[in-house]
Amino acid sequence: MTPAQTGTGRFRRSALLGAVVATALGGGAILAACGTGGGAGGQDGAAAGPARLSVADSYIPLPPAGGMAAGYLTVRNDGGQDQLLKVSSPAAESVTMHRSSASTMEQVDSLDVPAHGALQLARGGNHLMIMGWQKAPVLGDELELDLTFAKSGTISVKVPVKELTYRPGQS
Ligand SMILES: [Cu+2]
Repeated sequence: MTPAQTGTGRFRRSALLGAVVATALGGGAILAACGTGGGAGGQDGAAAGPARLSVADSYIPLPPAGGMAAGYLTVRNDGGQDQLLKVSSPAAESVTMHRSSASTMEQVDSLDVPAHGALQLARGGNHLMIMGWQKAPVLGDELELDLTFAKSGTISVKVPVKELTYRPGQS
């Protein structure tokens, strides 16, 4: 498969996921959707099986003058639980994971990817912070992020730089 075809597939998946993300954000509960559902209790086998991850809805709002940027994406998991341990980029010196609460944020060493659920990095919640750009990002850039997971290894994604007002699911 050519790189162009891969890109098309990724965007199609992003479009499909838009509705799911919008629903989750609308409810205000970022991570609760799949982790504690009443029907899923006791499925230890499913939780312990191999993770099956895919990344969607990734974007970086255009940072001012090449300054610090946020990064947002959704890691879907159709298998057992995993953990995001590290994010890096050849385009930047530093990518850190942050957890947000009402008025503060803190850097964390890992973020859980629940079994048969999703890790969402989204506005107002957990997010990436990216700084030390090799070259100031501009609209339309696609910047590589390398996501390293405890069980699934490293997944590299090309993340588009979007307008500050962008929300996933918009066309
Ligand atoms: Cu932050």
